[in-house]
Amino acid sequence: MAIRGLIFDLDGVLVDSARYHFEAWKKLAASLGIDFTLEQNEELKGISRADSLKKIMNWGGLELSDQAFSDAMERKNTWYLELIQGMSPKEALPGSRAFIESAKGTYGLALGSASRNARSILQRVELLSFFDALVDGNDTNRSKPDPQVFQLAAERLGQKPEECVVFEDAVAGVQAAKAAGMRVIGVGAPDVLHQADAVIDGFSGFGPKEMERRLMAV
Ligand code: B16
Ligand code: MG
Repeated sequence: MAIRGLIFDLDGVLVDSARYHFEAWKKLAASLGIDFTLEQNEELKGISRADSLKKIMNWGGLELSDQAFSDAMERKNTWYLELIQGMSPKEALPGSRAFIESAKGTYGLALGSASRNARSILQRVELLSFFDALVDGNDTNRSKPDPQVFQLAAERLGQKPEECVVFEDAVAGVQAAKAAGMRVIGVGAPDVLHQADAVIDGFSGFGPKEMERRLMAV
């Protein structure tokens, strides 16, 4: 089946916002008397803000009232927004802009991110104008590995799931793309993203031709 649509996750694929999420969650967790490791942080990648907080509370054996829960989410997001304030086009991950530029026009381009801050991040790194469709955490109510975010992205591109390729750095995101019936290119380590159809370590030196070649037999 021909590839007509490309759907990009944001954090870890187009920009490195994970380190800002980590810093803000660490600060929030510390304020709740909880500590967690970089390894545990891997589990927070790709999942929504509310699900991330639930995981952290679980690690610390903590329960919060509804009000305290939403206050905590807001505090984390305020710190996160402060951290991303100074983000510039330099923070687009290497090769991502060149890949998007060379894919523009041949494929429909969509964003499929869990982040509710996706639009402002894309604006800051000057990638927003390339996208034909944007689906983020404001449009969805189910976290990856649920396929909702990618299904909606394909719908907004006007394309069938089997015509779409997803780029994802998180295990939950790879599973979501597969559950949507799409092909998926993992961005990261092959042993972690082994459910993907192909894995790249980033977009440097990677172009649409190479993408077509890697997915030819899938
Ligand atoms: P926000 P992605 C995800 O982005 C992050 O990987 C995840 O760590 C974060 O909790 C989630 O966005 C929600 O972000 O708090 O900004 O709404 O990888 O789906 O682009
Ligand atoms: Mg991601």
